[in-house]
Amino acid sequence: MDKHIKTADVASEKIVEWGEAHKIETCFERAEKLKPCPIGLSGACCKVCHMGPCRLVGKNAEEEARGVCGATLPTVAARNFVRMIAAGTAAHSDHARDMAFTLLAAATGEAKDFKITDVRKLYRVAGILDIEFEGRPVDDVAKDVALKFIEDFGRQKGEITYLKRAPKKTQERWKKWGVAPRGIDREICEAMHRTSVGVDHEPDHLLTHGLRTALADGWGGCMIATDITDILFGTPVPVKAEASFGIFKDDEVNLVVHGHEPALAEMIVDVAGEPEMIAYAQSKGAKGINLGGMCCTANEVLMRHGIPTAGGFTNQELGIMTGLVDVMTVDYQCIMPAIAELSKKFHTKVITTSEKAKMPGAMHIEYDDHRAREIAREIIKLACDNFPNRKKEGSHITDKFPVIGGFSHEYIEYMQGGRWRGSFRPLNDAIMAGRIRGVVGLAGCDNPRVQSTGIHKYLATELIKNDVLIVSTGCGSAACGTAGYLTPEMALENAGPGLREVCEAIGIPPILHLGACVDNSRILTILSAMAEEGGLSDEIGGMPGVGIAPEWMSEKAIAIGAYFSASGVPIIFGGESPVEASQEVTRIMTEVWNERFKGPFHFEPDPEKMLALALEYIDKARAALKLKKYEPGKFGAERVLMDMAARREIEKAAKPHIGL
Ligand code: NFS
Repeated sequence: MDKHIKTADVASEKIVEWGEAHKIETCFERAEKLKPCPIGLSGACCKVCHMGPCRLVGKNAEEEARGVCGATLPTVAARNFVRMIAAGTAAHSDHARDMAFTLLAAATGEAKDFKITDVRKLYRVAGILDIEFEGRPVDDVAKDVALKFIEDFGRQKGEITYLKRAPKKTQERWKKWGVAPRGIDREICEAMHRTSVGVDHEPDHLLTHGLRTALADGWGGCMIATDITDILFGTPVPVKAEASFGIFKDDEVNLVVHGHEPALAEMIVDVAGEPEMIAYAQSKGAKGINLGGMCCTANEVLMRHGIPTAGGFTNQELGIMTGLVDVMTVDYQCIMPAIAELSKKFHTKVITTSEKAKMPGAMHIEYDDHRAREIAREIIKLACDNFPNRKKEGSHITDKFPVIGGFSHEYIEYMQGGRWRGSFRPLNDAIMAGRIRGVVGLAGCDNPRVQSTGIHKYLATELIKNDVLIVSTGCGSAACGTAGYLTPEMALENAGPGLREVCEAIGIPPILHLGACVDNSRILTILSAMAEEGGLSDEIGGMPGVGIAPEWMSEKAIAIGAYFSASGVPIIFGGESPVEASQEVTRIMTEVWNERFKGPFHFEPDPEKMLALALEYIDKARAALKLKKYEPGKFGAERVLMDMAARREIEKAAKPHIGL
């Protein structure tokens, strides 16, 4: 990878260069100018009180350095890390809370513009939550489901409800190590308490609470957000879409939905097709209304409606710099405040829509569940009104790539046997036989500190070449999509022979786009279903699977990594380690978490080493499960040390799967 090239995406690089020539600064130049503070970067800066900030550096810092209060480097690094988990969990979970209240308002008729789209999913969720659904009005069931979810946020004792969706053995580990979360808000609150000055100082004890909080994110906030979004707007099935800046149209109103909360974006999708709205656009000289997405709101509407995406995190400024965006709505999370100022150099109107998030320089139209359709129409009209203000300046129409998205857990099950016989058996069999070497979750942000999207692309191509099936989410999916990797052809051209055979037989791409970042919860349910299916590991830990966030930047990514670790998945993050300063904290996260949960958490900046480490974990897991050693090009081999009788025993012991 050429370090001088700022992004590995050709279209993005073109716009960055145009920006440089026109003295328009982006995150790429700012990342070059503003080097990270090495003390904060490695976790050695403590600023939890006003005696500091204390910088714990110097020779033998681990043994000798103390803050004014006496806090050691391991305490400080662990505290900083736990605070990142708490912030990430708060972000996902507050989004989930908003969705729960939207579901409640839809069920009670207060949010009259929303209805339950996927009744089947509602019933399945009600079943898991022990809510009676047969013979009851749909809205009554939805109300009970919403209220039950809302309880999970404020629960003071007991456990969050969805923990029971994990394999029994995984649950037992959580009990044994005391990490089963109580209420989501309670764990976040306690994380902030414990990490404030003078409370919890023992690194392992602190980090254990970090995992407890993270589990409240994965099996709470993220899973609740995914399920409610499916209930309200439909469980995704494969859908064709497009990606990159070429999705913008010269002769139509371009409206971009950016952020994470899907409710308003869904309403905009709904309203944009109204003849009245189209006529309004035409009255302003446009041929129609063209919707596009950015970041995770893009993933939400791509998965359910095939709305095209302009890309991930680092593409948001560049989208405006195309000069083709008439309105960009932003709700919350991963919104660069820079876009408000930048938009003034073009004709674009940036509109903040959440009551929680405003930006100096942006317009604010506050979203309200009770007036969703009206607000969506207002925003679309504004975009139409702005269309005639478009200048030629900055206009970049680039290529676009086809994308197949929409791989929900339910669809992956369905595609392996149909509606009545759907299961994870074929996938487990393919892994056992060695056609598929293992599974990698490729997720997380793209980042201007590295050659943006480049590490995603490198790992995606190398992993599938090595017969590793990839499930992707968030900006990982956007990076793959804007490179043209999310198509079945990718398997034909680039996948190893075993993986290619499986992809061809089922008709899927080798990289399955599972949705937004909160939809990493779909990976948890897939892994649980694979464990229940039998033949591989009987818990999430020990599966030939790894999670990688090669270009992470958000605290949300840290929360996700930590909940996968605690659930039993080895995790590899790119970039410098935020706990680098403490060997003790690094040891706990890699060695101790591996012993307790089978989920070590690594930071590894070198992409080649990331790949090697991921394959090493997969091969070790295969060996421990006594599956045949993976050999490139040789698939379909029998397993060693385990005959058919032994395999039948495992299958008999496997419980009927409890997922959806
Ligand atoms: Ni995830 Fe989605 Fe992207 Fe990273 Fe931000 S948009 S929630 S945090 S940058 S993947």
